[in-house]
Amino acid sequence: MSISFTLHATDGAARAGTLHTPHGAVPTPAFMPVGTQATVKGLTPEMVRAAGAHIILGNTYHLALRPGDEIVRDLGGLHKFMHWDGPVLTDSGGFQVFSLAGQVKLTDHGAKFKSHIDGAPLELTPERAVEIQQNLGSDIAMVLDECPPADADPAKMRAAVARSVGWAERCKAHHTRPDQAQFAIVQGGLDLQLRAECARDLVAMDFPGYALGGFSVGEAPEAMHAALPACAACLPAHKPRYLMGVGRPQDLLAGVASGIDMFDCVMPTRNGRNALAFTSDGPIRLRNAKHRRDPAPVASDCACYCCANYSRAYLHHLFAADEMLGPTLLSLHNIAFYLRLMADARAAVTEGRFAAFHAGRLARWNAAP
Ligand code: PRF
Ligand code: ZN
Repeated sequence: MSISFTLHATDGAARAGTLHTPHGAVPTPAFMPVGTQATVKGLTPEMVRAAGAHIILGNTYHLALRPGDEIVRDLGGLHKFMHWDGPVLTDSGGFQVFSLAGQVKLTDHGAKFKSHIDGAPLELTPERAVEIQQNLGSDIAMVLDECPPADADPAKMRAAVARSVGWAERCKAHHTRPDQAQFAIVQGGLDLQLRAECARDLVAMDFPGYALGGFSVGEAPEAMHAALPACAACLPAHKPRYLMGVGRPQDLLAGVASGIDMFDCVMPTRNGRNALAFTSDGPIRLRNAKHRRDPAPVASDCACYCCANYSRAYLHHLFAADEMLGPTLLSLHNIAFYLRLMADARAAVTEGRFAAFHAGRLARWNAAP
């Protein structure tokens, strides 16, 4: 077994655990900074590590197109290629094909699309998604799935679940790499019955971990929050649970409260590049002129390199002058904020005070101007 998962404490549905991988241990709940193109944009791996990250995410679709998964394999694998020696999880590519490739032709065989880089015709099948991720050498690989938008009609949603279950089976059959774990992905939108059936079929296949896909795809955040507890409860208690591509800080806490162990999202890095900082008292827009003479750090309760050394006035200046250090420092702060949020949630679960912690954080965000 390439990974193992230990639960240390539960508090309501919330869990604190450790995910052991071939490249090290990950305390959970865990946030995974996104390194789509074999880089967490704007940050060196040392910075990502110093911000508190234990595991990062990479993308099959992007890396297969460029530089090519065989090149990464021949250069010693993704860890060596990008100089990150910690755990890596790779997404399978289906979701990214839909968001980037424009026109996609889906059949049970796979997804036919054109490269968003040079327009070349390509096909991503379950088998190819497994092969790419085996070439990349990630610690955790995801099965290929179909993720319809939240407002897809019920027949389309049911068909996507059936296709995703079939693809999961093919991915499992094709997977051979003993130092890589493969996680399945539950789809089904906001239909809890469909979600339960999808989970039942995937759990019967006995994967080492399970993800909830198909959330944050256009539905109201409250609808996702309401669906999460039942969806998480359909998954085995002794295996890690991963909520894909979610979300805002309040969405992560809703996930933890529901029994989710792992998260990834581009929000901290993407928003950081756009001068938006997350804090315990709500977001701050560093381009706003009110920060021009502000000597305070981005967040007074943050111990990150950005907050320890720089003022809001300096960050405002960097963004006004379009200097590349601005996106770097705010990406670093935002990742540190997300990782600290998960570490604080973990401590709260361990000490049996998660509900109070959760309510306290929501009260502060809701009081934000
Ligand atoms: N499936 C896969 N990756 C994903 C998603 C999904 O449903 C989402 C949805 N939030 C983000 N990333 N494979
Ligand atoms: Zn900070």
